[in-house]
Formats: sequence, C-alpha cells, structure tokens
Amino acid sequence: MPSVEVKGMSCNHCVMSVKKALSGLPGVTDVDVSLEKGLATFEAAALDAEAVRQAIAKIGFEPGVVK
Ligand SMILES: [Cu+2]
Repeated sequence: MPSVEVKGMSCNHCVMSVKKALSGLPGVTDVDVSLEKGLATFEAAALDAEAVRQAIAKIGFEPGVVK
C-alpha cells in the first residue's frame, strides 16, 4: 500500500481535507490519513506520485516522498 508523508496537518479538518483531495484523484481509493503519524496511505490502480504530491500541495500542506 503506497503512503506519503503530509506535513502541516494540525487537526481533524486537515485530515479530512487531505482525505478528500487524495480520494478525488483518478484510481486512488481506500485513503486513510493519520494526524498522529502525519501520513496518508491509499490504494492506487496506477501510482502517479507527482499527482499525489500536487494534490496535497494544492490544499496547503507539504507532501513528502511517495513510497
Ligand atoms: Cu486542521
């Protein structure tokens, strides 16, 4: 399961925003975001790491490496 660090989340609203942003990407499903870990995990039919990073940056958070 791919994951990506998300820096800058401070509350549950941030978590929901990231979840929504990643869920909106084509082929991305089962998004789970942990505020404690600062980490988002998801399933991806075809992993587009750059699209994932951009979706996070676009809503004001700092994406780490997509693994
Ligand atoms: Cu917040």
